[in-house]
Amino acid sequence: APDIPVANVQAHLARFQSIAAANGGNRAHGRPGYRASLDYVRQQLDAAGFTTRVQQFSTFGSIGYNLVADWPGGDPNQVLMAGAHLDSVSSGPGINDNGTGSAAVLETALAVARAGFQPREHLRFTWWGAEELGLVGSRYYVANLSSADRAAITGYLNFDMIGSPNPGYFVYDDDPQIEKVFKDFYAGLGVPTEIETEGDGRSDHAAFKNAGVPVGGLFTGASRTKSAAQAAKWGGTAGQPFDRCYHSSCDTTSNVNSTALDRNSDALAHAVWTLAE
Ligand code: DTR
Ligand code: CA
Ligand code: ZN
Ligand code: ZN
Ligand code: ZN
Repeated sequence: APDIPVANVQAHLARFQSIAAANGGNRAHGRPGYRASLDYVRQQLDAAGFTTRVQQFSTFGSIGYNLVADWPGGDPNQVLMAGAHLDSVSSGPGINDNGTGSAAVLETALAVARAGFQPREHLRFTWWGAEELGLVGSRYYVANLSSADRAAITGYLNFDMIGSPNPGYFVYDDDPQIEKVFKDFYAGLGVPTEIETEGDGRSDHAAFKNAGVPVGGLFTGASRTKSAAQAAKWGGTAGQPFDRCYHSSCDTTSNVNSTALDRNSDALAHAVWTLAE
């Protein structure tokens, strides 16, 4: 897999931040900053040769939008998906949560195009609306899949908060094959990982898992506190939250650890390249 330039990922974060600043300070469901974020991501993907579509839904009295991008080619009966929620909470720009996941998935998709990657499996990249209101967009997507389309999905990789300022390196403990791909990547870096234990109902992989799709993903931590043992192996600050700006107005571009963002972006690309063959 190619190395994902973290500078490119950070450029997307800067765009998300300026979009929030130009739209009332957030990128929340039902607010103009969300649709502006989606339009930015879609424009990048269209220019790179993806087939994109916007799936509309309604929730909490507003229209929500999922962005679905298909990379032409591959076996339509073997679809590998990678996704992230694109919405923030209304209190701020949502750069770690979840600009980081959204930007890393976008940059990986752009790396696929740059490489002219033609894997055996079909690649689909998604950005979900209204995750913060209860995983609404991803649940809507899964609920509206035909049984054939659902059966074609070989795996869904989820990325929600992957650049926390006081990061942990957590791997979802769901599908064993997917988990191993991530763990092997981190073993190659000499970085220890732990299993993610905040609970499967906490992000957009939940709907896929409930539908029987193999899932996996990465997470760098939210409001829980980093222990002394975790600080000893990962660095950072014991006794402090992994992300002290979780769901706060201070979740800006300065609320991101670039090493964690770089490692997780590279892990994402590694997983896509490995699992799609
Ligand atoms: N609920 C997510 C943040 C979150 C909390 N625990 C986990 C575990 C795995 C992924 C994400 C999360 C949010 O606020 O968007
Ligand atoms: Ca990199
Ligand atoms: Zn959140
Ligand atoms: Zn999130
Ligand atoms: Zn899990």
